[in-house]
Amino acid sequence: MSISQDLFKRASELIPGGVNSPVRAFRSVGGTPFFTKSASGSRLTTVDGQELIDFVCTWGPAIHGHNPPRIKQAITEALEKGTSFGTPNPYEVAIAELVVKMVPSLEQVRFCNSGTEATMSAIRLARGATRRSLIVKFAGCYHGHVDSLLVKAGSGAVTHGHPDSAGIPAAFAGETRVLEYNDQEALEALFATEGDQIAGVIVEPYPANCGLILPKDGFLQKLRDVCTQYGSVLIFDEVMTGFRLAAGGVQECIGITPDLTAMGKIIGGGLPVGAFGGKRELMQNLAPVGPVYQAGTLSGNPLAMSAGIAALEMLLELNPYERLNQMGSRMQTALLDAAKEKGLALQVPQTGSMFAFFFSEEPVTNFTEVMATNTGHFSALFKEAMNRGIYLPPSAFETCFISTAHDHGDLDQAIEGLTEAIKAI
Ligand code: HOZ
Repeated sequence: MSISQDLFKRASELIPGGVNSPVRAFRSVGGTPFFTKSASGSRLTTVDGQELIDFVCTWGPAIHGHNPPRIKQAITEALEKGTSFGTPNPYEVAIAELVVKMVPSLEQVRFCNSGTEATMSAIRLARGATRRSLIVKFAGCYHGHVDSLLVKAGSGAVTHGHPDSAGIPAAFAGETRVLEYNDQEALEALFATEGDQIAGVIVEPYPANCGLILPKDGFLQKLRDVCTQYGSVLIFDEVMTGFRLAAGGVQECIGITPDLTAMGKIIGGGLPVGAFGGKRELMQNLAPVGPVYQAGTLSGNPLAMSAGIAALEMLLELNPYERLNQMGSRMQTALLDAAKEKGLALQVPQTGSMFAFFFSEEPVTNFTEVMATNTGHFSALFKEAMNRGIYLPPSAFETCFISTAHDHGDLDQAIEGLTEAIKAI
């Protein structure tokens, strides 16, 4: 038995499914998960000594790769001063200034501890500010494990066959309307009948928790327009795309301004941080100035804030987006070539440093089409890739990430391995 297998056996006795976040359990791809001993740059080293080129990047946060010296130094310096104060601290002001400068739609921002807290608080704020209750979401989008958003949800929820989670009272789910992403007609029809009761629409502008789906021309603008017309709050969930596709996320790439933005992952530089922000007028509804309550003992934690500051400053200094996009595009071309040679129907949606695999004849534009893809082929690819030292997300419903620590040597090696893996499935 390997060390990972032994640890997983012990973990499974004590932790449900052996993991603290379901998608890590490898259930949909088969086998047992490896345990990581250490990580550096583009690579993970398992407790059994296998080195893996990592395209999961801690599910998004590690845009600078693992354990980058500057972030490590920032945390070490903060650590000298204390781990938690429960009072305001100077790091909170510095990171708020950075985030407001980077994300176009933000005038004010509130920090919390995870992406889930960010989306949960954003929809509460939308409801409190509009005094309406309905929230619209899109099938396959995942906004963390928030009660009213675990309806037709992506990520681990769909991976393990429960896109509509148990434990959500019907009355909560009844306040959520679910539409197919990219369906403008359904969007207009819903607003025509219930628009005056819709508090907000939450969307991953590029859904990345069910593979990766890109918007059809005009879809996100239509979303902006109907929200403006009906006085509903448009919430972009940029937990995955924020700071990754541009300093200002998708909203900078496409020039559309949401009313609220939920952030997470990269903003914490590898420590647990979430944030949400938007127009001052809307944000002033939050306690202690307004009636919408939101709080957190560890919110604004000095270690987490200092890691986030270092991560964001590095992005501003490096401006790595063009280079990351070139690497993503190189990966896409190579994977499509390999599939063509094998005669395998494969789509590789890609934008910037994000890409995904859909085993499908046609491009995938919504969740129904995602569910029709060949996930068995993905599981086979995952295993073949692991055998060649390449770590892809252990689910057909997640997205791959490239970091600034990946170089063309890593890509050469990964392309060679993935080409062989595609031929072997
Ligand atoms: N929600 C994350 C993927 N979209 C998974 C987090 C994890 O398992 O660590």
